[in-house]
Amino acid sequence: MSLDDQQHVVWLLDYVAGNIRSLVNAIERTGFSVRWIRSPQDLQKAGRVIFPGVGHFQHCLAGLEEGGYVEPLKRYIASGKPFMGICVGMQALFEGSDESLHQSGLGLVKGRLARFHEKTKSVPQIGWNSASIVSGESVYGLRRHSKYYYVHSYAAPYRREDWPGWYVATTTYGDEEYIGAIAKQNILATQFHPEKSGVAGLRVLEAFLNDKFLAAETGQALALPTGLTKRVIACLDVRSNDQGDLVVTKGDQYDVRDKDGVRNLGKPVELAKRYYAGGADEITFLNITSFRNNALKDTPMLEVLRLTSKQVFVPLTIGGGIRDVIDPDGTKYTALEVAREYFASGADKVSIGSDAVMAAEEYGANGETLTGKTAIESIARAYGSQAVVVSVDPKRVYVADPEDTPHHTLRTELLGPHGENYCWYQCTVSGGRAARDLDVHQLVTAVAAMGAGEILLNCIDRDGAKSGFDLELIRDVKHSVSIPVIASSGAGSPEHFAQVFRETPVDAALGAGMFHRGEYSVWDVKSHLLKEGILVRDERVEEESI
Ligand code: 1PR
Repeated sequence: MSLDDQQHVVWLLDYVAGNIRSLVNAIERTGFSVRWIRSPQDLQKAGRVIFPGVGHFQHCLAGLEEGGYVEPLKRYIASGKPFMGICVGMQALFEGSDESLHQSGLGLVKGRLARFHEKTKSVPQIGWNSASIVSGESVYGLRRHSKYYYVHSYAAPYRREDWPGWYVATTTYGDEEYIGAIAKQNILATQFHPEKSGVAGLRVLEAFLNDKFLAAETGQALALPTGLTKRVIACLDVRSNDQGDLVVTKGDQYDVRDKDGVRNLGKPVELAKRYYAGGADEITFLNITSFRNNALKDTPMLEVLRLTSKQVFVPLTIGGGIRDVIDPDGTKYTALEVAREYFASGADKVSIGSDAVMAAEEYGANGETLTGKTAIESIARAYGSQAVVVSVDPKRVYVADPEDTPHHTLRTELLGPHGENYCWYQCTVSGGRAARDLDVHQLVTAVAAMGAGEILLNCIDRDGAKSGFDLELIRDVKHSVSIPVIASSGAGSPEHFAQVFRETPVDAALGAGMFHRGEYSVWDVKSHLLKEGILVRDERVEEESI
């Protein structure tokens, strides 16, 4: 390869076959192409390297050691050629991590990673937060008023005296200040994911790829509050309509048909692009007819993901059909293999519905013992907990007295049809078609124990009702688990988002129908939240840079 070619090539060190389709797409968007480091010798050929660590610290470092990469990688970095570490790829540069006490890191940066304190906040941290260079410069395109997408449970606590000669960008989560990015000459390492951080992240990536080390911060340096934002998510329920076209649809209490057949509210990729441009913090696709058997490789959602992830640079979640499957030709795939197809096509997280209910039932029946074999456990092991969302489809069941049911009840202000003031939430499967003898509290505590990273909390009673989120359900689930929870079902106006963030500690809120029907845009919601003093990512402060 000639030097000219090398100038637009970046080499990726991805020996664990992680879910880095998004990173490849973001790099290609900047006009660079990707080559893969397949052996330690490839590091000698490489002129620019990105190391996107995935999963567990120990898994990442042990993989480097077993592959014989440690010394060649250190030599590569010492040679002064450009190197970027992302997420665990940044953590690997430190001396060690409390995630794995016996595993050393590369030791190029002083200090070790510690787990976030769980008592006062959700762990992992999932969402948009800052990365402000302590000395004030804009290094590698990092800007003080920008927000970047983070997903992690371990962080490098910031200590002013520890990194002479480095530019350090810090951020805060609750009362903990930690390193969001660190840079020095040829090295840039970010705890956040630039490839999933919209325009702000693409700017950082582009600056690294083009050696724009120090640049004056352009635009107004706004003094915006630091800290994790609340996320606004757009959800697209996708299925084939009666003509066989893949459409975004939306039901009322999960019924997506009206007199003309399946409601058609638009094309999945087009709507996803519109919501991204409008400031959505994440996009979720749910394949709502996943219970029908399709050949895995022909699943149309794979193509939807491929196309979307080339143009949408915020996290993409895909749900529906993440379970062990048998193709019509008899080929069997494990849930992990199914998930792998989705990750390879551009998903950042998978969402598991029915299979999680079955797994939780088994967990309960076996005296709350983990088998290590569930879809949640196997996908979390391979891709990290943050990549596994559990989607919950509950229905409210009223009781006059908590003694009337063995299930976890709560006192409700919204009385039942016979004046009942207690209720429990019954889990369902197959898109609400079958109710199970399991309550939401049992489900969410079980899946959290299995390693799920986040709960997508729907509510069939509220779905499509436009009457606001079920605050009682949301509060109860937030008290039951320490992982992040996304409120879903019932959003009908921007004020419903403000209400759920004001009145519950929920981490994110999702809307579907109100966006698809064009009643409100994502920006309508965000501007209302900003007016109400609720911290959200404000995409307007970014101008398109590439
Ligand atoms: O069980 O793992 O195959 O997953 C199937 C997935 O499909 C589940 O996540 C399940 O929630 C979803 N699903 C199945 N059937 C339907 C349906 O509507 N008939 N959609 C369905 C669930 C609910 C929300 C909706 C919110 C917000 N959709 O995602 O977007 O309620 O709506 P709103 O803001 O308009 O009120 P598996």
